Amino acid sequence: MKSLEEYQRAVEQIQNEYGRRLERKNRPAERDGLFQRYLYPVLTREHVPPSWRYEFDPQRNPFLLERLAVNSVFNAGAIKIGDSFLLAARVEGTDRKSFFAIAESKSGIERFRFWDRPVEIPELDESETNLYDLRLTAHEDGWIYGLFCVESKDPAAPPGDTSSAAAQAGIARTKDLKNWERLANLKTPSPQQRNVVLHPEFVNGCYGFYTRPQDGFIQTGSGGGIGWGTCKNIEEAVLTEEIIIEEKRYHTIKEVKNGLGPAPLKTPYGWLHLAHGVRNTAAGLRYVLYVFMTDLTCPWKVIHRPGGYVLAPRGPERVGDVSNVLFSNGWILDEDGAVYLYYGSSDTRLHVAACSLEALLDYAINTPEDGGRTSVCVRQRMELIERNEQWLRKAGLERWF
Ligand code: M1P
Repeated sequence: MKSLEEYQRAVEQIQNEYGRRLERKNRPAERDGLFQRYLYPVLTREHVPPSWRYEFDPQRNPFLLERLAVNSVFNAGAIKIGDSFLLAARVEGTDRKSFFAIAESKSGIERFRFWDRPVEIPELDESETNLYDLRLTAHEDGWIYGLFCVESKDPAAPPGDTSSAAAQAGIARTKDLKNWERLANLKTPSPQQRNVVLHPEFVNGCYGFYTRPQDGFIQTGSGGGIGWGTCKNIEEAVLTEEIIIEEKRYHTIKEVKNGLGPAPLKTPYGWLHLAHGVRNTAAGLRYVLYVFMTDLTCPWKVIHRPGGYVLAPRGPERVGDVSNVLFSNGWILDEDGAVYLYYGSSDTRLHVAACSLEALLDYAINTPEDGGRTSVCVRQRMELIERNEQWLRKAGLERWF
């Protein structure tokens, strides 16, 4: 048993370690593609305030244990308000329940600090077991919407089956990210939904939703890909029709399933979308991030579909609770044209990667589509090599080929 003095010193040590974690400066990692990664994750379980985990009272907690420990912090919605970069992170307790908490930084790449208390989303009923993966949309109607997955025990599960679950899309709105008004869950023709995102503008006077219909909790089955539907009333949102706009496809990075990430960014050349694609491997599912673009007035029409992924798990990102996963539901386009992409790795921690909108658009518009089969892909590469030979010869740099 510690003396009161020892106890207070141990508390102080916990507070100092936490303070050091918050103050840590981030550094660019070695660059190996379009995005600039950073050395340290922007949020981890060590960023969660000690008061949310320990009980600081020697009478009630003589061994100074974490009474409500945290397992992981990942998949965050993102928004910039004034000069603050704000993340609505998924915080998962060791009891497996996730909740949302807002973390703030002035730079977007380091020193994220959680607000004093986590977010309380009003509950619709007690069947709602787990809420996660919040997408933030600053809508032109003046509200900030949060769309998230609501997971419940599958009501159709046979007796004894204590793991089958059902997913629905929850909707809440706020003006300040502190007080949230819960609206009815989205209703669609599909039995389950995950990865639902609200489009930021009205489309023909309606709210537009990107969906991800699925037959089961894990398998999308006949779901087919990323869907689209509209409705007039967001307070009781019902999509009577849902069309697939971005299909999953055999032998691609999205052959098993895909899903939209954050709300799309509006650019002069169309809506820029970030999504995740999932493929099967002998080592299990592999989640990577990819982009595509849709038409400005008809956001359900895909106009650019660069082949392959833009970001895939690398190094330590590859290992965690659900290994080989990158997942993103938040990005921020800053006034200076920088895009900050926040991504969870292996369902464990949250990172940032940055690039300019200009370069990202060039990537989205000019990267060739997936050729679909080896012979077409080889032809694409031959054409690239031939163009390069011509250019290098003209520039007098033949030695490089
Ligand atoms: O575990 C990987 C991801 O799995 C789900 O995404 P999807 O529905 O596309 O398979 C989500 O639970 C997500 O949070 C998680 O990162």
